[in-house]
Amino acid sequence: CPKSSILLAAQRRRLDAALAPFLLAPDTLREVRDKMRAELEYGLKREAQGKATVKMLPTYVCGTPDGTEKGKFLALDLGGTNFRVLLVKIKSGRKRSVQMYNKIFAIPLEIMQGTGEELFDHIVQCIAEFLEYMGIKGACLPLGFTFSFPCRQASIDKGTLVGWTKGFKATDCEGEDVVDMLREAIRRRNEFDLDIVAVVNDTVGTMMTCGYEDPNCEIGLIAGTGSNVCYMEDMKNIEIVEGNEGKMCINTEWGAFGDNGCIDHIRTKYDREVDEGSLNPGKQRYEKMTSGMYLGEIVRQILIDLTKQGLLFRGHISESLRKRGIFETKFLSQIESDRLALLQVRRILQQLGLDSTCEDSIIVKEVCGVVSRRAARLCGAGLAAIVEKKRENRGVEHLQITVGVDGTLYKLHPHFSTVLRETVKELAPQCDVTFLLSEDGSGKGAALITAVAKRLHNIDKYLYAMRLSDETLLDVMARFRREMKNGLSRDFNPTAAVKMLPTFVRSIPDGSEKGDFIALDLGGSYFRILRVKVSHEKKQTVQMESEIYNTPEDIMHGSGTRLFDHVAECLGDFMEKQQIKDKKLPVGFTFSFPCRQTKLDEGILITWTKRFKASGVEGADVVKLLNKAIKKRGDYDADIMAVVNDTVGTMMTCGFDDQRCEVGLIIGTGTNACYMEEMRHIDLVEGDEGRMCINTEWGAFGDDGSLEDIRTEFDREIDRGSLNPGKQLFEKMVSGLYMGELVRLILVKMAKEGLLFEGRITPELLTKGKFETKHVSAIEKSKEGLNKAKEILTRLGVEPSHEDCIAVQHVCTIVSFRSANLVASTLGAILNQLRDNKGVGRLRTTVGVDGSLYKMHPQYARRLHKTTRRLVPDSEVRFLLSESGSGKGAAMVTAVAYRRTSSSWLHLFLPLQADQSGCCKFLSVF
Ligand code: 0WK
Ligand code: 0WK
Ligand code: BGC
Ligand code: BGC
Repeated sequence: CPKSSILLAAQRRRLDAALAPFLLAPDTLREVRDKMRAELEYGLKREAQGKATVKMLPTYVCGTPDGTEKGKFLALDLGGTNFRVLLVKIKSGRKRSVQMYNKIFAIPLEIMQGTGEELFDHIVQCIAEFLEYMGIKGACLPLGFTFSFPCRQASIDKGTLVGWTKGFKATDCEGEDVVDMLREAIRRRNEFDLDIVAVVNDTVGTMMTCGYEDPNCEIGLIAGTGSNVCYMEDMKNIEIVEGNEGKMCINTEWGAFGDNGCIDHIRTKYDREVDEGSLNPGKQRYEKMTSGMYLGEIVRQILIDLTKQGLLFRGHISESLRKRGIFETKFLSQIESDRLALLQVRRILQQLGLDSTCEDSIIVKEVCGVVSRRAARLCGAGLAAIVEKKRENRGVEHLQITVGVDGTLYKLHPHFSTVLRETVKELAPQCDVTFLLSEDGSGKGAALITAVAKRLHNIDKYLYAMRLSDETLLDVMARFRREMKNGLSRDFNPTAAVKMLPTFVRSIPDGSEKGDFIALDLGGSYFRILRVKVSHEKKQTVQMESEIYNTPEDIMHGSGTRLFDHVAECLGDFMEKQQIKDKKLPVGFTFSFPCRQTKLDEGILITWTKRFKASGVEGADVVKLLNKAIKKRGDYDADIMAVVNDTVGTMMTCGFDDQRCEVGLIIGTGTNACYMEEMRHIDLVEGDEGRMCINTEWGAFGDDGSLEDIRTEFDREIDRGSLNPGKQLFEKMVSGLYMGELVRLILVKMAKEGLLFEGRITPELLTKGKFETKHVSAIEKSKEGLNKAKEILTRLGVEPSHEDCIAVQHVCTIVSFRSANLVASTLGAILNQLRDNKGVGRLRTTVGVDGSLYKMHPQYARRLHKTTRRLVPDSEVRFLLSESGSGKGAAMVTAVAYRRTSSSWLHLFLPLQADQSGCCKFLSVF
């Protein structure tokens, strides 16, 4: 081409007019960046599920490689230009290394666009060839599946295809779990077996591959056939995944950005042409402006238009120019290469059957330039939104971060990567971004993820019996509902495991309570004595002062007399400090153990639970025992007006602030719940009007064997080693007194089987109670949890590896998750009972909650809330944490009992004594 070949002014003007829409001004790019940012934020929201265009899919990858990964893995890499099957060998420690062997297999178009079965059979065929070729057909290797399409995941080994993109359109796959489809195809072939442990997106695989080299890599970018990015997001920003601590990788699927029309103003008619001619019109609009699959097609559309305008190829549109897909993106990369002379451009056009002049080749080169430049600029604007978000997540002025990149467009196009980097710098000036090219593809990353997932997978398999499906939880819910009915019925109560004890509390506070009361709170972690003043100036206020007293083990395990003498002594000490020894204040006694009552101020202890085993108390009235102990002292007097269970106290305390509160829940040392039941359902108490609070004593659920199918060997071992074998079996699966010990027993067994601590077992690890529930809570704090695990396990002398710490954290999660799920199922039964009692379609209620496990465990409350809402979707439940303990509630109950006795004339008419059968003859007005 003679140097002198130039475009005429008119040609120039018309060409500029055609290409002008591709020249995006910085303001426009900033607008795109901000719109992308808005879509990212929206996609993370719970309410955006199913609506957002940028789907922000959780990947269940919660960390980048830390060098402890090791093992032999198979990896599949499907969705990019090539389908690869890889064998990846990872060594950890000082000589850490990754060896990879791979084979590339073609995916014919008819397979890409055939049936799902054909596609997955083809994949399995390729795996078989690879295993044959590598001579490892017999080895059931763990497999990591890079599947480069939008998948909604519920866990690392599940991925439901949201919709095909790029060149794929196989039928019966969208909405299906691609891991199941692969497992099915392997089963169909029945020639080898594989353990599919993880399915990951190629952006995630790329981030992990690069993260292995650079720990600062928290973003994965693909600029290839398709376009997409993932990044590590703070859990607290991911509304649809439980938990607020740590990070999880989010697959943005930004290819769909603009599918809601938000960037239509920068889409050109050529973009619309390409979209209409694509396999998925209207979808992946951003991808169709930025990725390798479409850039060539955009250029072809422009060339056709310019040719129609007579600006190119002498206005002749050749057959080949009409052919869709003929102008592949690789030609752009070649044509735009600076080293390529115009003559060579003409040769390329020739190969495409396009006879061109020098001017033509100049125009074609320019067209390619503006199309690829726009793609890189748009990609840069999107990435600027991501790095800016990371910077704000970290709350730093200046962010340093690495982006792992892969994809033929980024790798092969001469300018794309440079323009992309410059654009990010321009649009995110406070971010210093390093771009790390992935040399090994995402297969390596997939293997690293599989290594971590495999560890947890083994434990999941090992503790399979502790992972309860919703189906099982709904079954437990139905069983508990039956137990409730048995407990309420006169005929079945005597043999019922769940005693459903009437409490003679008939309603929650109504705001009229007032007075000066003492409340005793015995049975939880602490023995508390409170002074509660309820007054009525402008509005009802409650003032409380309290003291915590120790209850040494020898008192808890000694005689009942010593125990109540101790209680009376502490009360004396408290009244001393309060200078009220001369007063006879009404006392409300929160006694957190199963008591049969026939009236408010009487409580016959049925059986001790938790840490208590004082003799001579079971079967006795604890009010009498306390009165006796006080009398014996003779240095003060007290009027015990009411004995209440801590669940009742908690319901009353929360009822003081929320009139809708009709359930009291304790998840602490022990566990239990009470709720307001219709009198007509309570056979043991006379009368059908109104309601009475029932203390379910659900801790004993399963004592009749009704939970044997879900109890594990560890639960049985806990029970055998407890103070009350055969009793409180549900409590022993759920509550704080036992959770740490459950974990310890599991760790001992896993160590014995060489799954942990390289089989090391130390005397500390073998010591009962050495692993406490507060350790479980500390270890599940995801940020510092692993460090805590190391600290705690080191104290147990087992010299834990990092892997061990991850494994132990996972065991803690499984045990505490089971607890929250089981409580959700029994609570669900109570909520269904309340809903049916009220005969409403949708129940709106409040549950008052207390207890150290619920309060202190970092994830417990959220898990309980979430599972409860899933198991009883037609209930709107507010969980109200009791800030001030059950003492306040006990005072409320006492206030009403006191008001009733002080208005003695009523007493005359309504003696409240129960007959032998425990029934009260007269309606209690309370
Ligand atoms: C190589 C990765 C693969 C990814 C591909 C994307 O190993 O997972 O899908 O890059 O680039 P493309 O081949 O689509 O250009
Ligand atoms: C605080 C309440 C008390 C209850 C305790 C239960 O005031 O009545 O027994 O919560 O939680 P725990 O202390 O057993 O964890
Ligand atoms: C897919 C993404 C993938 C990207 C790059 C897109 O079409 O939706 O899942 O990451 O291509 O391969
Ligand atoms: C007791 C219940 C109590 C619960 C929570 C259980 O062991 O039996 O009465 O409500 O612990 O403290």
